[in-house]
Amino acid sequence: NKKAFIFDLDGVIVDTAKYHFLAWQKIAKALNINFTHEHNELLKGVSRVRSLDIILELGNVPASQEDIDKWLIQKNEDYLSYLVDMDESEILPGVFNILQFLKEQNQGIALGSASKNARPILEKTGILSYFDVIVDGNDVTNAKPDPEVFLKAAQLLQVSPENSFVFEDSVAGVQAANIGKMTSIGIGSKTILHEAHYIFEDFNSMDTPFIESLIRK
Ligand code: B16
Ligand code: MG
Repeated sequence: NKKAFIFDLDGVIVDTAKYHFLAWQKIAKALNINFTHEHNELLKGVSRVRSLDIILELGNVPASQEDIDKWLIQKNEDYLSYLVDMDESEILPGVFNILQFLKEQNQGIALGSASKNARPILEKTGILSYFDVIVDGNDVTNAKPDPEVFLKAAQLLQVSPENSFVFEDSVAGVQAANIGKMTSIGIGSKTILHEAHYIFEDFNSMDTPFIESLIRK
């Protein structure tokens, strides 16, 4: 019995939030907007366009479409410059092990991310080949908490939502999985991700019997 295991990217597989932060901070500084690490939490799992919206709202800065387009390009160019040196050392704890285990068990493995840069990140960190299916920001029109990204992934794996498990670090992502009638597994803080069906600090605190129980569910 094949199940679908769908992984978010940023915050679950790699910590790219720190690079998103640096790139957004440059834009914010240039616009005289105070942008802190706490503000950065609001951008997790959120699309690039919506992230800029949130930052401009924080600073009450009006902007023309032309400005917006320019800043989005600047932000992404700067973000990509941080990815140049990325390698497998950036894979978060326990991720390799679970991917390897799921592969051995012949389970469906998918990526479900809001990022438009997902493929190069998986390539650079050396884990692209583990994924049977990749659904990212280039493939969806509705952002999380809309379940589109996860539903597409399950569909491509030919597994029903009820037999799909989603690993997520963001509130919007957990909600998306729940709305899609999937099992949500929060990776991170119990207080922030309390809507998830299960919550673990990281993949190292998730043992093999737990994953086996999901496969047999
Ligand atoms: P990009 P995820 C999300 O990735 C990030 O959490 C979010 O902060 C970012 O704005 C979004 O990807 C878009 O990324 O600018 O690379 O297209 O958590 O859904 O994997
Ligand atoms: Mg995330």
